[in-house]
This record gives sequence, C-alpha cells and structure tokens, in this order.
Amino acid sequence: MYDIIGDIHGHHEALRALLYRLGYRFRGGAWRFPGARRRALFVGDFIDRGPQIPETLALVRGMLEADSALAVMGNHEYNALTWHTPDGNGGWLRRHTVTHRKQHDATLEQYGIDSAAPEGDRGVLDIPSPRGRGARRLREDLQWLRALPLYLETDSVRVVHAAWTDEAAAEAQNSRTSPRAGSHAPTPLVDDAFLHRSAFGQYRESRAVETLLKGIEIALPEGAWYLDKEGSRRHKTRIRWWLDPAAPVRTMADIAMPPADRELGHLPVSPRQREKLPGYTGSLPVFVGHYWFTGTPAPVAPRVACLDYSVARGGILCAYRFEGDPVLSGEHFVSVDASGGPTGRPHRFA
Ligand SMILES: [Mn+2]
Repeated sequence: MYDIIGDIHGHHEALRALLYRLGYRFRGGAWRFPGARRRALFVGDFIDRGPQIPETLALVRGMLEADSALAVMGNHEYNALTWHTPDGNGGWLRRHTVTHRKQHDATLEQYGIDSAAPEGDRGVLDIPSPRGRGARRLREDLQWLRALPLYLETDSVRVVHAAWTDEAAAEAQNSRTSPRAGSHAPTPLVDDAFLHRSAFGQYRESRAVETLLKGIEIALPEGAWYLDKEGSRRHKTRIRWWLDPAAPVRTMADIAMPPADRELGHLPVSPRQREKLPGYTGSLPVFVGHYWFTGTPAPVAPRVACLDYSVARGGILCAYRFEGDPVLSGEHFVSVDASGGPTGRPHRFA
C-alpha cells in the first residue's frame, strides 16, 4: 500500500521527518519502509520556493531508484523544464518574465545560478555541458525529472498533481507520457517534442498538461477580476473540480478556489461556467496536491483528497496513509510542520 505525500517545495527536513513518522528508515542509501511493505507516492512539486531543493530531489530520486517510491510531475517541474528549453526562436518555451523568474528563483539560486546575470539568463537544457557545476547538476536533475509521468494509476488509486478528468488522462496517454503503474520509466517521457507541443495551446499535450498539472479554470464574468498572490490581475479562477455537478451551485463562493471565492463570491455562476465542472465519478480514489490548502487536512470529496497544506508558506507537509480505503477518511492524514515537528492528532501505526 501507499503513503501519498503532498507538495514539498524544497522542505527536505520536513520530508525526512514525515517519512520517519510514517515508519520509513534510511537504509542502504535510500528511505524505505521496513520489509518493503509500503511505498511512498509523491504528487509532485519538489522544487522552487523552499530552502533545500537539491537535497529534496536527491532524496526523492534515491527512493525512486530504490523502488521505495513512485512520483508524478508537478507544475513546478513542468515549468522548470519549459523555462530551460529553447523555443527555437531565440526565446524559451516558458518566457523568462519577472513573474516566472520569481517562481523559479530559489531553485536557480540553490544550484548556484545567478539568474540576473546575462550568463544566468539561459536554460540549462540547451547545451550538453553548461558552464558551472551547479548548472550541470541542475541539468542532470531536470533530465531525470522528465521521466516522471503526468499521472499514475495503480489498481487501487490515482495520483495526479492538480486535476483528474478521464479526458485529460486519455490525452496524456495518447502521447508518449503513458504512465506505467509500478515502475519508474527509464526513458524521458516528457521529451522535446512533447514539451514543444505542450507549450502551445492547440495540441492535446497542452490540454493534458493544463488539466492534470495546473487544474481547471473558468473565465470570470465580463469585467470581473482579482489580484493573485504575485499581484497580477486575473480574469479566470481555478475551480473545485471535484464538486458533484449535480449539487446546488449558485455563486462563485460555491465553486471558486481562493481568493476568488471570497473576493467574487457573490457573483452568480452561469450555466456555461457550470459545464466546466467535471466532478469526480471514478471508483478509485484520487489524490492531488497543488492548491495551497490551510487548516486541518480532510478529504474534499468521498474519493478525492488534496495533500498540499502549504509547507512552503508556513503550513504543514501532509501525507495520507492509504490502506485501500474505498472512501477516504480524515483519520488517515499524517503531517509535520516545516521544521519537522509533529502536528495534529497522533497517528497509530500498524
Ligand atoms: Mn503545484
């Protein structure tokens, strides 16, 4: 069975403490569960924002190689891959804007790359051997991250960074990113062709990445907007895609994610906006990260749980001890704070 672990964002100490609390131990060069009876399953977003990004990647990679963990890609890994990949026209698949740079800065800095220097304003994936040890190490780590699937499905559970729809999963599967449950693919799944197609809106690779890694958004009514955490004006909002479309939805407060649910909560939801709400009717539980939740961890639907509780913003690093539960329970969340200290109710381990 699996211990599904939320967004880490470079919080290596918290990750070690959480693994320890879950019963994993460092043996033979990697963290493992005694007797290999359980495996960790990571929802992605290992990099950016936090203090020990290279160390976090080394730990996760060690577990994947020891077969004591599985992982899917988060939007931060995908964004890093596109940031560092040339677009063929003198730019990059992810534009090097101030906002994008700010999101990726902690990673660049910890790999010793000064992104403000002209030399640093380059991708490490465009040349086989970039100058500087840090740049070479980042290149090597990004090459490894490309092997992460966009989602995973085992016979008991589904894991995806942001949102599950059957359609998006099928679109990812038609491309070369088809996941193989129970294995870590040895070859890059997110290859150059995939990256290029996914960076432009009209391809199924792009639709798959948007839904699976970034979530589902709806356009706000004409003229409505809010400021996001980076101070940019936003005319769209992420929605709680897992909500039952048959349940009553009246206003943005019912369907939008923060901060739009608060700031624009009074706005009505049109039938057209409502159609964008897929709900989740699958029989396997789905675990996601991505949403910067706060408060006490709990499932968001009978078979959907978010494990991102904002460790990189003063919150906690959260896991779910999955025992094959057909309906998820608040009792199965296990967490630590950013310094690795235990939080919440004590968990009794079998
Ligand atoms: Mn994310």
